[in-house]
Amino acid sequence: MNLQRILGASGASVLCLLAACSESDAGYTGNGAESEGGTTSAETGGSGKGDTPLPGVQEARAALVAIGESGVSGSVTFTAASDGGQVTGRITGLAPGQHGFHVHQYGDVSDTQDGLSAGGHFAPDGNPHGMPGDAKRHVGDLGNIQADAGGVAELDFRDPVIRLSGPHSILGRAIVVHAGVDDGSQPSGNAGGRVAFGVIGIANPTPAATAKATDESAPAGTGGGR
Ligand SMILES: [Cu+2]
Ligand SMILES: [Zn+2]
Repeated sequence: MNLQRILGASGASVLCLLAACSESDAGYTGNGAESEGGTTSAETGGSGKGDTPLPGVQEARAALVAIGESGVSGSVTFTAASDGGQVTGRITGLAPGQHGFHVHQYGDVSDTQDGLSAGGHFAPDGNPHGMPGDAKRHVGDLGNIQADAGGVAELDFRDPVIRLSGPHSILGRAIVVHAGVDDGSQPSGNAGGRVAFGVIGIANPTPAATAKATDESAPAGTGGGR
């Protein structure tokens, strides 16, 4: 009785803590950007809360497939860092010049004609569209990539907003390359059509070695959407 009166309205959550509720993943409750701070270091620190579903995702990768007849392909790797995500990769088959480059909401690459299955920009914070250096922007707003005269873009930059865990996690979303330049305008940078995209998945740290170990008898045709 006494205890209940002292705890008042917050009693439920305190009792939950005392009972070591396994659903303590509710780090999402309210404080957006802060809550993922410790998660990236979980692997090194073993930070006392061992229940996170994907504690140690340090690297994610997207294999890009062409949209329509663009002929664009490539691979993009995202590496977790305490101050954001490092983006590296190589994309070929582009028109020379700049191309809008965004994380879109859905890791759904089934629409290989127009790329619309990926949805709009990944924007969990409700901010307007922006450029990478802007204080307020979509999480997915990675700006533009630069293709050389041979149509090749080599990527190596740090983005301060994207993460591989927490509310800003881009895992399971899609990276999208556009035909035109993201000019920063609303609502999504006016970057034109979509020329390539790929699902951002958990990277295999030793791709060559495990390729041999995978089940080669997997049924054919598992890749097709329809
Ligand atoms: Cu886009
Ligand atoms: Zn945007």
